[in-house]
Amino acid sequence: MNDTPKKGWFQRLSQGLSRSSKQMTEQVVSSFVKEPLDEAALERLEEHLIESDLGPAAAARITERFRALRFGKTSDEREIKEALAEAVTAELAPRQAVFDPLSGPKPYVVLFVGVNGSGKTTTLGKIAADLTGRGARVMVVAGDTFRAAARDQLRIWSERAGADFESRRDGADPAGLAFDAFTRARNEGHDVVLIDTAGRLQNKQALMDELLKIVRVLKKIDPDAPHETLLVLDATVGRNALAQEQIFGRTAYVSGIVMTKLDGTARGGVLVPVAQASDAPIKLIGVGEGIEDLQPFDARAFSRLLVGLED
Ligand SMILES: Nc1nc2c(ncn2[C@@H]2O[C@H](COP(=O)(O)OP(=O)(O)OP(=O)(O)O)[C@@H](O)[C@H]2O)c(=O)[nH]1
Ligand SMILES: [Mg+2]
Repeated sequence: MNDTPKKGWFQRLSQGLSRSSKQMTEQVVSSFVKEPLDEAALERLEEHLIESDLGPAAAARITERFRALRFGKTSDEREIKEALAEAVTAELAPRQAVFDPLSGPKPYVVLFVGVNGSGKTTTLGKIAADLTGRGARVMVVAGDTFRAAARDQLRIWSERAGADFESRRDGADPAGLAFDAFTRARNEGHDVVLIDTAGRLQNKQALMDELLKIVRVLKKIDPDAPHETLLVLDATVGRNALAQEQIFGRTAYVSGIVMTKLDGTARGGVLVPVAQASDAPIKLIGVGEGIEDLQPFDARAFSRLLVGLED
């Protein structure tokens, strides 16, 4: 979203990550304070990091880096947190990128993919509101044509944002809808087209086939479309998010990851292995249900808050 975050974003981020950082602080940091850092402590650190869902590979690298920074030293809580934050930031900084739909071609087409309940519709709604708030002309497309409730949920977000809304009756072909909506947006001069999709069909293959069909028809209009395919992942499912990344990332041309519900879990550390497993960078994170709770991913701020540093 906007890369000059609105006032209070840090507080919201901090609050959103509080359960995860509490887990890290209580489990990880407190066990090292006031004793010289030795091998046994480093082993414990690595275990704690794995328990916090950071994954074995990142846990090993963070532990190594932490060793290089603090081995043999007696540290206070602040020094431990600073060293950990530095190590986590080193893991995440290369995996951060900006979502900026207003600086690309027009209309800029964004496709939202992910399993049911991951937060696609909510994320789309938050983005629509942010973009219209910045003066953009936005079209919202209800590509989940299988459930009336899904359409109504999106319509409400769309109306609230002051965006145009395109939908079809139950069971209509989402690819046909996407094609017509993109055509209309081109003719009418929209800046951004946001396309929601279903999270669940009869089976995984049917879902992937449908997503690929949407991509194919969009490319008939513009070979570069969709200009962004955001994979929305729910942090509360922990390491299952990794499995979802594997499935969607392999088939759906994902260009950016949105990790939602970081406020609802103590396992926000899972963002680390997801960021590293994915070819696509992390672009946005969700730390609550409100419009302001979708934020650009800032690796440094995230890492510092994750280990319990408040500034
Ligand atoms: N706490 C919290 N809740 C969130 C966040 N993002 C989404 N949610 C909630 O998660 C639930 C599911 O979100 P949806 O946006 O409907 O998910 P979806 O991916 O569109 O789901 P389907 O349409 O069923 O595929 C809703 O109750 C949202 O309010 C977040 O960052 N934090
Ligand atoms: Mg939805």
